[in-house]
Amino acid sequence: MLAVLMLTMGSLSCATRARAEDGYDLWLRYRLLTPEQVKRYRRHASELVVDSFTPTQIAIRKELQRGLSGLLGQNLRTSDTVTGDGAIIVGTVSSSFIAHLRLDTANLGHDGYVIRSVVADGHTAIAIVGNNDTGALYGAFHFLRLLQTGQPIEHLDLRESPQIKLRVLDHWDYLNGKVERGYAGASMWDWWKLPDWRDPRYTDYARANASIGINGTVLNDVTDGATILTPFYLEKVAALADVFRPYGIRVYLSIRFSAPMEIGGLKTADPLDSRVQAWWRAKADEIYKRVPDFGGFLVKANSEGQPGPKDYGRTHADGANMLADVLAPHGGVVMWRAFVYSQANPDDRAKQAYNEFKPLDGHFRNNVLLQVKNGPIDFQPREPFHPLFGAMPKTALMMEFEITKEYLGFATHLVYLGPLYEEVLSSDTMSRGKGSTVAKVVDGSLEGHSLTGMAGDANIGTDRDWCGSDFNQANWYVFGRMAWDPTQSSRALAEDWVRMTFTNNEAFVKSVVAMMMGSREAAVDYMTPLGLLHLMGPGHHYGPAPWDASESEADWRPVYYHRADHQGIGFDRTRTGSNAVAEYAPPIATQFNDLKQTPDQFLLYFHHVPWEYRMRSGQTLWYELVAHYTQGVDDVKKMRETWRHLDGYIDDERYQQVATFLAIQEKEAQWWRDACIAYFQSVSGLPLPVGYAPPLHSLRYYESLSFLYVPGFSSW
Ligand code: BDP
Repeated sequence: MLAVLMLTMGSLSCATRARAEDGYDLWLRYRLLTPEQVKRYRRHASELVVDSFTPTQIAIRKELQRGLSGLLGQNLRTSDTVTGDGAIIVGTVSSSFIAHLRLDTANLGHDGYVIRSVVADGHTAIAIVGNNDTGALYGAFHFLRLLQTGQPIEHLDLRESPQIKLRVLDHWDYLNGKVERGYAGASMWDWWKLPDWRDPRYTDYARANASIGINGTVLNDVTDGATILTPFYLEKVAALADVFRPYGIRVYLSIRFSAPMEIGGLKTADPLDSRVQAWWRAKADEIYKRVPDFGGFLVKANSEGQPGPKDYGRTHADGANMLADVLAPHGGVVMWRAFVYSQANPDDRAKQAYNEFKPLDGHFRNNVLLQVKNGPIDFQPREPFHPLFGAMPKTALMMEFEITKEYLGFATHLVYLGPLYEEVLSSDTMSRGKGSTVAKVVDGSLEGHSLTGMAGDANIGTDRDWCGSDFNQANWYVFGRMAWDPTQSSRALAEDWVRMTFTNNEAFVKSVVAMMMGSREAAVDYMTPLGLLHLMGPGHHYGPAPWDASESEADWRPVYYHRADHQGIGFDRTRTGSNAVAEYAPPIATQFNDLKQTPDQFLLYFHHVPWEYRMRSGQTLWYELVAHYTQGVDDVKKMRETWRHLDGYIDDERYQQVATFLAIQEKEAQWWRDACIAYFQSVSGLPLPVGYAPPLHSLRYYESLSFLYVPGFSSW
């Protein structure tokens, strides 16, 4: 039966094979829908009624024209009154035309919108109405999404407003064109041709971001230096801001704390020095003259060698507040990173950010956001949530996720990050009793903050498909949608994305969503199961190197993290160990402190456990470790198998690339499993559990592998 089905599919596919695609269009493909859908939708989309000509309204019109003509195969006429049934009316609540419709637009908040089936001048119509222009733009994209995903549009009554105010992409792009931890080519910002040449790609970037609600972009890397603040570059920054403005996107810059010395000729960057303050004030004024809606500064200070206020005996709050004060008159914010640790500090790295920032709660200006990574270490395949979430009630805490897969297989591995984001956001901090989720900390509802934010370290570059692979686009997509509403289900978002990016074919959607949903766990299993982390190759983070102790700093070495010895493995963070558990609210601390109550997925993060320890499954830890590594590889094999059955559903170009990347992933998953098992076995001295294949090569072989010019590593 299956064979017959496959045969039919095969011949079908030859006849109807979709036209070649290169991924450039992302999820905004707007390909012609099925004849039934076209028939059903056309009745509701015969004309576009608009009454205003702001740049955003023009962008909305263009997008709807483009989307609807692509999806429905017909151009829409535009008019300023409803002339018959099937009008789409778009605008803001301030337009008298829309006021006339008497829609309930109360409490929509900033950037919110309604999409509603209405009767206008005696004709059926769909009204897409925002509180402001950007809200209307978001509504237009939502409306297009309904069609792209095959939803009914007969009786619409939708209402949306973002739960988080600043939804920002952080680009780790250098002015020299490189992208730190970038696996999708070079930096998109063509500084040398700016400000005159405004690559159309910038507009497409803005469209893609607006379609998922992203409203901010930090153009440069957190360690980029001070040059971007010179007039030569600020002119270019202003040009980009002009392109993004109609799409509701504000530009932000990463700044170097020592800029007053580097480009300002001062002898100090002490935040309490009045000349330093004056320099920053003048710089802020200069920026706002060029970019009136400039968003603000992102700062990495006193971390991994970056300068900061501590160089002058000042606190992080002193530094952040000085910048906040110069931005405040213009409405700008400071996003101050909490990714702070120091090699000079012998304490467990997992505790350092908390120790540094917790005492500063209540000391930051109200236009400062503290940007906290999702976990206490560093964007690992899995970490518990960062203990600062829930621990600083008087401070606006902003989430930082990594979208680029620095620790998750770079461009090629298929790892959908939605489940990772969802796992963190739905974690309960218990800081105000049960239900105090990280999402509620970040959306401000737990402590009543109105300044809220979520940042994602972008995975975008000059590659034709933007992200280095088709499936990496899903990670940009899910980040934006979750920043809009952090309680959304990653599964539902994966489904939307698959429908828009590939096809609405139910069989395809079902298989691919299932594959995506399992992909992150597969990566955890073949890389760092049971709470292990940071076992990647030194510096570049490519491939396994659990044996590595070559890094200059102790807490950059895998051996620091896993602490495997003849007796056992894991980092003891209990009360008798580093006591990192104490940074969590008491009920969580008690749970993580207790070996028996700690979930398997965080076991070796919190405990040093004997190899022969009996796990919940009844098997030993050693057995479970080998089983997880093996499971990870088996899962990737299953993903390949799933994909093999999907040949013919989509265009050959994208199909083939995914197939090849999955083959790379299987090869590298096997390498991860074998290298880790070989190493841990050399430490435990235990035989492989019965039924598990030995590593393909010797430990010495894996240890001998070294790599030059690995992408994304800025030190080359
Ligand atoms: C680490 C990256 C490093 C970044 C750092 C950061 O390896 O390249 O600069 O995070 O976030 O994960 O500052």
